[in-house]
Amino acid sequence: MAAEIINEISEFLQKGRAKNVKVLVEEALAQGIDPKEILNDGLLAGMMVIGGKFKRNEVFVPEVLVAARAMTAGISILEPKLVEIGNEPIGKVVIGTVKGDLHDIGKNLVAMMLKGAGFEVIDAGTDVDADTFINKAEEIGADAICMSALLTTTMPYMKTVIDTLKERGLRDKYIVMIGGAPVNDTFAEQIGADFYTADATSAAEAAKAAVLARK
Ligand code: B1M
Repeated sequence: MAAEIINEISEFLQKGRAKNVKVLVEEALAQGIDPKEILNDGLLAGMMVIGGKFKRNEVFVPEVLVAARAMTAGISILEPKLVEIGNEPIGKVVIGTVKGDLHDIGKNLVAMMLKGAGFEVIDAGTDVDADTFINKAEEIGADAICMSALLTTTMPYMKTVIDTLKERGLRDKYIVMIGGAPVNDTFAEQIGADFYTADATSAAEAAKAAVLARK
């Protein structure tokens, strides 16, 4: 029964049917299915299928875009269930997808898990330049700057942000975290980021550990 509805969520997501995805996610929650299972085995699994087809030129940008909208619709229903914010924020972060990059699904998931871990999260959006990251961090007194990139052509911009922090004498003031499909530990080390994490859950755990270690 659970497997059936989760499979349907994945199928409708692949067809870009946002309304159906929304209704099915609501139904799955009403059936008591774990929100993480709905996210991982329904929404993310469907998006992986689309990603594979996109790579093999079996579907194109418009299909991916409607699937992404369906994913966002599903996530909007899941978010309150996945996020349980404590009274006192444990820290503040600025998050964004770097300049030139419009992918925001993964970044939004990381933001959601950070909120769930008790952070106040300022989402700078997509296509975020170095000054915007840094000025927002200065404005809110952030503990960490979190950057996402999904393109091999935009990941080098993470270094630009770190270099700008250095130029402004602010590098040591912030924990710098990076992530996104083309990024890895070696790259994080090369550009001088504090750390890389592979997924939204580990990003939130690592951010919490890093911020608490500084306090
Ligand atoms: Co784009 N796209 N796309 N795309 N797209 C990829 C990334 C690609 C791998 C597809 C492919 O060829 N197989 C490819 C990149 C190739 C490369 O650079 N190596 C690609 C391309 C080429 C492009 C365009 C250039 C296509 C074109 O126009 N010709 C174009 C670029 C536009 C731009 O940004 N300037 C483009 C456009 C688009 C859409 C707009 C159609 C759409 C984005 C919609 C949106 O985001 N609102 C889209 C999508 C959806 C994808 C795929 C299919 C799925 C990405 C996604 O959302 N995955 C993707 C193929 C793929 O990844 N299989 C692809 C689900 C998401 C939950 O995963 O973002 O990896 P992800 O996030 C994970 C982790 O990476 C991690 O946690 C998340 C959850 O666990 N994570 C972090 C992410 N950020 C983190 C930050 C952290 C820590 C962890 O700390 C701060």
